[in-house]
Amino acid sequence: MNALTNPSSDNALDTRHDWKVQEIEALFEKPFMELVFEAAHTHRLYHDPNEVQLSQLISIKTGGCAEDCGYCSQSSKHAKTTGLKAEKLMEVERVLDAAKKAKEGGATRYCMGAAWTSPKDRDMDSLLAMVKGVKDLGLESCMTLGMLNQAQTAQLADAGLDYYNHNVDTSEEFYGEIITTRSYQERLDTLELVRENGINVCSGGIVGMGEKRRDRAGMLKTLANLPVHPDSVPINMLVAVPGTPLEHVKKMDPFEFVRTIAVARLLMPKAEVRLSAGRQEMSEECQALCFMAGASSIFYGDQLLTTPNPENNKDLALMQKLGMHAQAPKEAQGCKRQTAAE
Ligand code: SAM
Ligand code: DTB
Ligand code: SF4
Repeated sequence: MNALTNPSSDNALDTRHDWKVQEIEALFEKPFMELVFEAAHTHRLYHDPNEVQLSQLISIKTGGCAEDCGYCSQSSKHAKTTGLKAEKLMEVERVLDAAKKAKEGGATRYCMGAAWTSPKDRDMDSLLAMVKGVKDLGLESCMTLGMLNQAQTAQLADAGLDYYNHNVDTSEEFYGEIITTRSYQERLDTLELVRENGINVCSGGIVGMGEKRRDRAGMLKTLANLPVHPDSVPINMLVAVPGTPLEHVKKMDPFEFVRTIAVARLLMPKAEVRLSAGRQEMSEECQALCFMAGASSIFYGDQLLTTPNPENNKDLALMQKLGMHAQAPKEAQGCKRQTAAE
């Protein structure tokens, strides 16, 4: 029986927060066509399948990070081998100039990323000015700054931050192979603070780091079993940055990537599932399959944080070939609104 032949299954999938990893593995194990078909069906219940939400990234504070995430070009632990130089926090005006260009290019959400364990209180005034400035431009605002404390989260919420990105990255079991300087629980604690302060949660992870399918299922289990499904779920394919410990990890089968998108869609039907890092090396056909399997969003613009992303023209041409269009700008919605996912 599948989602179409079982009339109760849509609702059953919709509201669940009690997934067991074996159940999720069973979804991964379905015949590819059946899995993609079911995910495409679920996708159509809540999303326009021809629409793509465009989020643009900027690195507002690059490099010199004290954490040791094995995939990351910005950890100071890998600086000798990556050659990446640490920079200071960008000036507010430069960030807003770039945001204006992103809007002119067609992005509707602007995601500001900082290579920090957590923000310092002395940086908060600049960060809050960035949030307000981005919202004044009519863009949705998103930040990813590492771990937050209650006071910082409340300040960001009061400034009107729409989304906070904080990824669980992988399964709890595999996590220690990739990151040793902060715990899985600390990540979940930050997500809880963000949710409690009324900021929309953006949380996903990375695949292609040498993890097993069970870990991909475990990562999605963590996300789907949060008290509220994340509003946005970025699924990153590892960008194997030279000089990082994961530089030589074996590339993942693109069909397994599509399966991961499909399962994310089935578990979190209303979320924005974002086809995130890794598109530069992904074929157009693979990206099209991801859209079929329920991806509803991309990172747009020729740069991610420190690595390249497809140029706007290339993405617009792909969307045109597929008969897809960009999501219209929403009224920049303040925080504390009803979340999209529940
Ligand atoms: N420092 C903050 C943190 O880690 O929470 C924010 C920025 S961090 C770069 C945001 C996310 O980008 C990471 O959690 C990870 O999921 C993703 N990411 C970083 N480097 C990546 C890479 N080489 N390939 C794919 N995803 C990556
Ligand atoms: C997310 O999940 N992926 C983005 C964003 N959130 C911050 C970052 C991708 C980074 C890819 C590697 C780089 O450019 O440094
Ligand atoms: Fe630092 Fe974030 Fe990179 Fe980890 S992923 S090293 S926390 S910038």
